[in-house]
Amino acid sequence: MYAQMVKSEATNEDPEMLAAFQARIDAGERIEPKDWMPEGYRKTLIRQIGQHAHSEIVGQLPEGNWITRAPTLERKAILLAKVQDEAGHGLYLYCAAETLGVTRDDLTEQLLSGRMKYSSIFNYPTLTWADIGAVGWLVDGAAIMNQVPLQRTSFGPYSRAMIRICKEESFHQRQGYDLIRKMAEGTAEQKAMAQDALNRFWYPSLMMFGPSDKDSVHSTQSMAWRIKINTNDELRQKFVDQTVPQAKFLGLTIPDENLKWNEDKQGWDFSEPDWSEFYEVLKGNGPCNTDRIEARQKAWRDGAWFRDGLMGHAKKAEARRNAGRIAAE
Ligand code: FAQ
Repeated sequence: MYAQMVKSEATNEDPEMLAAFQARIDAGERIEPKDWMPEGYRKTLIRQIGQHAHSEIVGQLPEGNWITRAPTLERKAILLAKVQDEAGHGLYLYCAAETLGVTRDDLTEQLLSGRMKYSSIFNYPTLTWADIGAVGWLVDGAAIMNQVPLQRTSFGPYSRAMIRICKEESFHQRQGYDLIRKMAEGTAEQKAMAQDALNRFWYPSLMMFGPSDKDSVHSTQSMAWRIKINTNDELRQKFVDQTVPQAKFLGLTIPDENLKWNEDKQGWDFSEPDWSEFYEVLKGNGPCNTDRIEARQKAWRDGAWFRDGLMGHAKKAEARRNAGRIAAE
């Protein structure tokens, strides 16, 4: 449906301009906000960057859930810093999307009304402290795998936002691995918690890369435009290949009986996630979808007085500036 829309819009655009645009992409040039771009390119970017920004913001919720219960002051400080970083990532991304002609309020409204997606992973609960380790190790690990190539994405503001985000995500992944390692090397009970977290987060982490290539709606066009650099399956495979040795080092077991080293492809064979579960989560039927959206709606309502105050202040300051200008003339 969306692909059809992009195609029909593209056919109304000047073929020469389309060809010149594609040539710039193929030459590895960055596209900047004031450059001409096909409408489909602009819309695809708004969809992907917006979904990504929302993921960073909603992604604060499962981790924020544990700030007051972090076991030590040091762990609390680390978690607080990480959750604040996620807010910052959301802001860089909303700013990048704004350069495409959409406002942050529009994007927020689309999230709150359920018209825009955020990553499926954040609809799963964080039930124990070990889950905070699993989120850092696996969820940030998957996020980095996806985002490192996006530093070379064709749209300048998105690519520059990704460079900064990736630096911080690396720290997030390391702290998650450190946390889960402490638990895996701890008491039998702590190790069991780490294993349980891995069991619950493994397949949802694999789902973060999106549907398998044969079912991916946007990959072909997005890769031609270099909005995406790799296919969903390529990145999923790299993530599994990176994570299996880490789990072995930790003495934890990936919950997949079909996990097997494949000499020919020099990578691990693994089981696909349950795609029917993925699509249910996307439809809003995951374990925490309702909670997550309600939490964001409440935050938006609770922040109304603050937004009004800021706008009131900005309007007064502008009126003062204008009055000063008139007096000077
Ligand atoms: N969840 O045709 P494709 C993070 C949708 S950031 C929900 O393959 P595409 C940081 C997709 O939108 C994590 N929806 O789509 C952090 C499309 O639906 P639509 C977020 C998904 O765009 C860590 C439909 O399925 N990262 O974790 C998902 O080419 C810890 C068909 O799929 C990004 O957003 C999913 N997992 O590829 C924060 C990275 N997968 O729009 C806090 C940038 C697919 O037609 C704590 N995004 N869908 O209605 C991307 O690279 C791409 O958008 C993909 C999907 C790879 C996610």
